Order: sequence, then structure tokens, then C-alpha cells
Amino acid sequence: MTRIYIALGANLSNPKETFKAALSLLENRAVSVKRVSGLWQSPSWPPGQGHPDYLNGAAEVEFDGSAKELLTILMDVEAVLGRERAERNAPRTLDLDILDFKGEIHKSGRLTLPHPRMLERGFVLFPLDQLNPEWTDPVSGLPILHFIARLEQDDVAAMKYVGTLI
Ligand code: A4P
Ligand code: MG
Repeated sequence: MTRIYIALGANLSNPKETFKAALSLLENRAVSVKRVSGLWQSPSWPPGQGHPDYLNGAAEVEFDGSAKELLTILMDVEAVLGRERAERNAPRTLDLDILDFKGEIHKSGRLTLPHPRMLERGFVLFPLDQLNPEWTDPVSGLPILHFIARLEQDDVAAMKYVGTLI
């Protein structure tokens, strides 16, 4: 395992096609996609804003550069696929986040590792658990199941598995 995990999210246009295009653009930029999780549909978080449902998944990738270099590539791919940066939590054609980069712990203006909000989100934890049920949080050392068990039951119930990408 490479222990580099990327989260895929989208709630505009055609998320499945966008994810496929994103993965092939990553391959063109020296990011080798090893495995892709199944996909889940869930209501946009935070609730009550009337935004469309999201499709979410995760990918395990191999990459020889640094985490910051990977983030630059992810932002470039988001831009190529039409992402416009609006306000926080605005609907988007594509969100690519680094969840975990080889267990690194890092905090700067541009990059926080592991991803700061991942442990409270079923739409991140379910795909990651599928890719690696042995995953542990680099900060606390706790296993992924610990965090899955803490999710709000209503949020878990609202998650719908919709199958694989291809
Ligand atoms: N950044 C810092 N650390 C990272 C990292 N590990 N990976 C910085 C990627 N980016 C990181 O992100 C804002 C800034 O975070 C970037 O400039 C980068 O330098 P953004 O993608 O431009 O803006 P955003 O997406 O609005 O913020 P963010 O933090 O990505 O939002 P979230 O927390 O990812 O939430 N509901 C459902 N059901 N499914 C979703 O996927 N996603 C969001 C976005 C809200 N609700 C959702 C979902
Ligand atoms: Mg993001």
C-alpha cells in the first residue's frame, strides 16, 4: 500500500464522468491511481442549504513528489474540470482533497495533513475504509472503525452506496 489517499467529491454536472476524467488527468500528471473505492451518495453537508446531493469516493495513489506538489496537481485538475472557487462549502464540479500522505502530519496555510475534517465525515470514512480497513489516524493512532462508530446515526442512514466507478 502507498498510504496516499485522495478524496473525490462532486455535486454538480455529472460527478461520475468528472471522477473518471479526473483520474485520467492525474495519470497524465505522474499520479498513478492504484485503486478506487466504491461511491456513496449523501446529502450536502451542512444540511439545510438546498444544495444538491454529493457523490463521494476515494482513491489510493502512488506519487514520487511531496504532498505540496500533489496538492498543486489536484488543484490544477480541479481547475481543468471546471471548478470555480466560491464560498466555503459551495456546490462544486470537483473537490479533490489529500486525506493522508504517507502518515505525514503537517499544518501550514495551504496544507493540513491528515485532512482536518475527515474523521467526522461518513462520506470520507466509508470509501477509505473500503480501500484500507486497517487505516489508523496518524495523529491519535486510533483505527478507522473508532471514528466510524462515532458518526451520527442519522448521517450514516442518509448515505447510499451507489456502486463502483466503472
Ligand atoms: N487544504 C488544506 N489541507 C488540504 C488537504 N489535505 N487537501 C486547503 C486539500 N486541500 C487542503 O479547499 C480550501 C483550501 O484547503 C485549499 O485552498 C487548500 O489549500 P477548497 O477545496 O478550495 O475549498 P472547500 O472545498 O470549500 O473547502 P474544503 O476545506 O475542501 O471543504 P471540505 O471540508 O472538503 O468540504 N457534503 C457531502 N455530502 N460531501 C462532500 O464531499 N464537501 C464539502 C466541502 C462540504 N459538504 C459536503 C462535501
Ligand atoms: Mg478541497
